[in-house]
Amino acid sequence: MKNVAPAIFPPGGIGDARPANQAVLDWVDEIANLTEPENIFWCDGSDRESEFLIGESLKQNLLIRLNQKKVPRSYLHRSDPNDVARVEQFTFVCTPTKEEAGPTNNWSEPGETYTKLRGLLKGAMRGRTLFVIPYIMGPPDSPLTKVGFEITDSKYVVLNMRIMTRMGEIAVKRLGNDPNAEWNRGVHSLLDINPDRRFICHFPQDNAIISVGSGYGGNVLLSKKCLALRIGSYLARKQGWLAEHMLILGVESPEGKKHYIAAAFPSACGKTNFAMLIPPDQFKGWKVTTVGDDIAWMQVRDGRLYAINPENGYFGVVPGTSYKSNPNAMRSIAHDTLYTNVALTDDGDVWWEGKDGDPPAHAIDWRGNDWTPNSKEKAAHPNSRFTTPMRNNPALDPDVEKGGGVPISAIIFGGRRSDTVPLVYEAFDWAHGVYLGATMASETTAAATGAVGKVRRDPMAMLPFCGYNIGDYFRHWLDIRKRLTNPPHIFSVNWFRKGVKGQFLWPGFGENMRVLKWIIDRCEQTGGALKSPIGWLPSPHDLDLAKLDIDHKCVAEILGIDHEEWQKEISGHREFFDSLGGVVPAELLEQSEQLAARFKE
Ligand code: GTP
Ligand code: SPV
Ligand code: MN
Repeated sequence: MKNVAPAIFPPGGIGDARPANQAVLDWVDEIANLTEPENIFWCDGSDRESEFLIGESLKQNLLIRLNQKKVPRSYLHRSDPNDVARVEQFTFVCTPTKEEAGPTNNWSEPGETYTKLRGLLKGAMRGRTLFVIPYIMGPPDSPLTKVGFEITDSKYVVLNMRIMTRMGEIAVKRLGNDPNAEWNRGVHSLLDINPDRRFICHFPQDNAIISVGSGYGGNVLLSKKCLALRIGSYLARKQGWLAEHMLILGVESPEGKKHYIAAAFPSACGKTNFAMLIPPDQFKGWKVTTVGDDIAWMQVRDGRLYAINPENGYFGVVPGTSYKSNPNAMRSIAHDTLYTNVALTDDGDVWWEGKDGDPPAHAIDWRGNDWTPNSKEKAAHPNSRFTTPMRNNPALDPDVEKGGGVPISAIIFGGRRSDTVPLVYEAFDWAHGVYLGATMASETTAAATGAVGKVRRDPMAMLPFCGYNIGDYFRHWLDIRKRLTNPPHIFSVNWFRKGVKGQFLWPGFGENMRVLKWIIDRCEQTGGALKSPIGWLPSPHDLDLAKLDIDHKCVAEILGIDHEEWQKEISGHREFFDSLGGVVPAELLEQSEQLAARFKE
């Protein structure tokens, strides 16, 4: 096996990130012997390396260079049309026993699964290059930060990981020479992008991941859903912290008082948009800043919950992004961005449904076909994505690199519900808040393959991401309370409630500031609320709705509780808990009884 060290790289460039740690070297040898690549390429994450890989990718048509005047240093990638989203049905948690994976995960026996995957990986990289990516998740000086190594045969993965993680030397240094140090082993191979040979497998007890047969985002950027959430949640329980599918935002009042909020919404349900919110004119002097848009790692310190964003970039939903809905995202993706599965205009720009301005008269759609506004097909795939460094975000929070994290004042759970769930309400206490999270439901989206728009229970937005038994996960959430003297308040939100004509009742996006303001008022004990059977509910005058163009009837409707709908909802909670087969902690079953009883008071 020869190491790739093209002559274009002078000393100090490529190859510097080859670690001395014997455990890593042995593992790379083992995978190389199995996959038989032509070359091994140790990634250092440098600009020079990235330019080289982009050049190679352009030659191989893996990337298309965009109009560099319109979107400087940005490129378009089209994934295989059969490979455009996460595949939950082919995602496995391979704990030694089925019970450890629990009722919500696909489980397969680790020994057999390793054997099957090794069979698929045998000779899989013949004639190809094996890339080794060293990376860390978390700010360099955080006690929560984790080291990972990903082996991949995809340049697209390397280029994305360089944006999404802190990559190269920094990881090698952090790992050090201890052969027993904790680090994640991730192996990815494209194979032949065949959906029948596509498996995303996690071995939490070995801190290992093997992903084959896909080249798409959440299936292959192993730092993200695989390490930061599935393996992360498993480690978090063992080590006493929380790994959550949550955005983290800062909100500062005109007087300079600042709160941090973490919010869990399922995939494609508004995390990136909420994390980058720009307050409407009405809220002059208020500032919202982004710590993270997808994942929060939280630890208890001095009786409070502190959060870090383990990522270094955003892998965000493109369609619907515009200067009207999310100006900070538009500015973030105006340069140095990788686009996946959007449309290409005739002048080399990118386009998608919901972008500002008129659609182009002609474009090439995400599949590479001609497209016009009369086409039946969408120009951009509904789950098309941008990958952009978080430093592009004009609203990046100044404390994003703070190793200790930011103190969390409130936790929000939210789903996409066209009925039943009001715009916002507050839990009575922590255990009730955990119940809100545990019973939340949402309509499915294009972020995962399968039906779209189907309501399903998605506890804490972690259904596809909790790497162990969901009952133990609920227990862990309840137990965290014992170590908190200053627990965050917990809320439920729903931006997606619809009226009888099927229209959204709430304008959403920047106007969500009005809800955020009430949440902060509640944390500061100044916000008014009515006690309702489901929790503390704002009445219309508790929300600042000044200068908002909204019908009073809509406000009443969106804050309302329909008793018939809630009887169905409570049955839904019970059915869900029953379906988990006895793993749900007694406290949460009691919460369910108490909720039903409050409706009878
Ligand atoms: P993942 O990256 O998949 O985890 O998604 P996410 O939770 O970050 O969702 P994102 O912010 O990208 O939003 C997904 C979709 O929801 C986009 O099409 C948005 O336009 C839409 N959306 C976001 N916020 C709102 C809102 O407040 N109201 C309405 N009606 N739609 C919204
Ligand atoms: C999600 O689906 O929640 C995402 C996109 O954030 S992916 O990284 O593909 O999982
Ligand atoms: Mn996500």
